[in-house]
Amino acid sequence: MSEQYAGIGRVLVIIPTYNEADNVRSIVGRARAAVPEADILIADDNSPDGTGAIADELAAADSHVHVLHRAGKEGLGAAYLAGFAWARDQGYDAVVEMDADGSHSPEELPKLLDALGDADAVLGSRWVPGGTVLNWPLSRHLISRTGNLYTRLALRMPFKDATGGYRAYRMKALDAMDLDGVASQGYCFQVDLAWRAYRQGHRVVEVPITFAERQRGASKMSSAIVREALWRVTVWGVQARVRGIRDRLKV
Ligand SMILES: Nc1nc2c(ncn2[C@@H]2O[C@H](COP(=O)(O)OP(=O)(O)OP(=O)(O)O)[C@@H](O)[C@H]2O)c(=O)[nH]1
Ligand SMILES: [Mg+2]
Repeated sequence: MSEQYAGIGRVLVIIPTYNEADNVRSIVGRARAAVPEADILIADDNSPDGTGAIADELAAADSHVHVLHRAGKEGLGAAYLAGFAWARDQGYDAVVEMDADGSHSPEELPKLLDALGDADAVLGSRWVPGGTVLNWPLSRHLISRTGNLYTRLALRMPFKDATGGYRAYRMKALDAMDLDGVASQGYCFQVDLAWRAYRQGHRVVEVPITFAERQRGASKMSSAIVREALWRVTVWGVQARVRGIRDRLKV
């Protein structure tokens, strides 16, 4: 059972997993050490490599660790939405999104939570001063930088890293964001939530993080994920401009 995190309340760190058997033990251990007050929820999509069974072992050994077993692979967004619903049911005050593959360093959890003390949402950011990416090929740098530039221009949203997935949200902020309407799956899920938070007028801050390429296991990144982000962001951008024109004409 989690304890109160100063200024925030009960915190749940949600770690979605699909075939992360080589990573899940170490990431949970590091997270527990970094924020002992928080609870951990592993949201596993019935990974064929047995990640779910390892997660069960971790939960049996530590009352701060929980597992959400899902029937099959439905994408990162669906796993997070299920995790948020679980957190709401259990009365948590804040949730953190963190990858299982070590790209997000659990040792930076206190930094994210400290920032949440004065915010509704905190985006771990690779592209603000102090943020870094380690061991990425040039192609990944280009995809991320171009994707974020396009997102900023299309949505006129100030964030430098709207696609990153290392984040903290207050539950109250998520509750105000109409998550039932979220259909995005891959990276686009992160843009979708940032866009909803921004439009709601939530206090959103970016804090620099060091992002490291995964060392073990296979990436689930695909061209379909990039395509989904591109068309959804374009549609949202056009919708926002149409809304703006309509609002001006009414005046
Ligand atoms: N539950 C669940 N977790 C997923 C799914 N797809 C990815 N994940 C997890 O989400 C996190 C991020 O996925 P990655 O494969 O690292 O994808 P990525 O970070 O976008 O790509 P890389 O930067 O290449 O690692 C990891 O913890 C994955 O195990 C899914 O369909 N279901
Ligand atoms: Mg990754």
